[in-house]
Amino acid sequence: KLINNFTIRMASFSVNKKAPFTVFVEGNIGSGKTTFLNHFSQFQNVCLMTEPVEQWRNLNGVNLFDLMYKNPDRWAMTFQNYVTLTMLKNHIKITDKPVKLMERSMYSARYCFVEKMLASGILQEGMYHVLQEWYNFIHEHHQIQCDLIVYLRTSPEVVYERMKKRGRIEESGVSFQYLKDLHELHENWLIHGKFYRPAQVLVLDANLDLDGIGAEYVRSESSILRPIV
Ligand code: DGT
Repeated sequence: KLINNFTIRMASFSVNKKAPFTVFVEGNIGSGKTTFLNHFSQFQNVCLMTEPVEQWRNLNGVNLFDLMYKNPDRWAMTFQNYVTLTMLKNHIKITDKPVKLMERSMYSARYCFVEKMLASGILQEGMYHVLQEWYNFIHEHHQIQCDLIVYLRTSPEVVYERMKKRGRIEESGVSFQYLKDLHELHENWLIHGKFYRPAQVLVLDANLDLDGIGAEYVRSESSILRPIV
């Protein structure tokens, strides 16, 4: 009887607790994901989850983000492990708001960055397989909510210029070729469906400059704010 009561309580808990409409904002480095999230800060019912770059920059005083770029052979695996953990924490974070907007996801780490690192030999096959085991385990044991993916689509030329202009110190060694390869991986995943897509993809033209992009943002509002409006 005790077990029955418990089962009924758990069932009603999961029925009452509705997961928020969850949107992943994806796109190459410098595609404007942060600006896109900022646009939605005007809506009170939206929970904004920015990327955990600051945590990567300061793990008890250690800048893993910098180490990953400076000495990838030594630090890429550690960095990718930490990305997985910080992303998972964001994925499972509970909010009372009906909409949750996330900058990137575990999926772009897996299908874009980790694939790139394997192809360039930075991650050895054994390391790659350990990461895949983690992703598969997480996938099987956690409900990673995703209802829509917004793809801020850019050309590598445009984001290369933006990245140089932004001048993040850790990214000073990032080459045009790296952004081009990451672009192809995003395209393969989000446009050509080479990897698993957890939801439909809304493609926005993120090559536009700040003046022009406003209209693209507004175009996405009705899809993103679906549970509110
Ligand atoms: P935005 O607002 O579109 O300009 O976005 P960014 O460039 O601030 O954010 P993002 O996620 O494209 O990249 C931030 C930095 O973190 C960039 O140097 C790439 C790096 N990064 C993000 N996720 C991963 C990952 O899973 N693995 C590796 N190696 N680097 C990553």
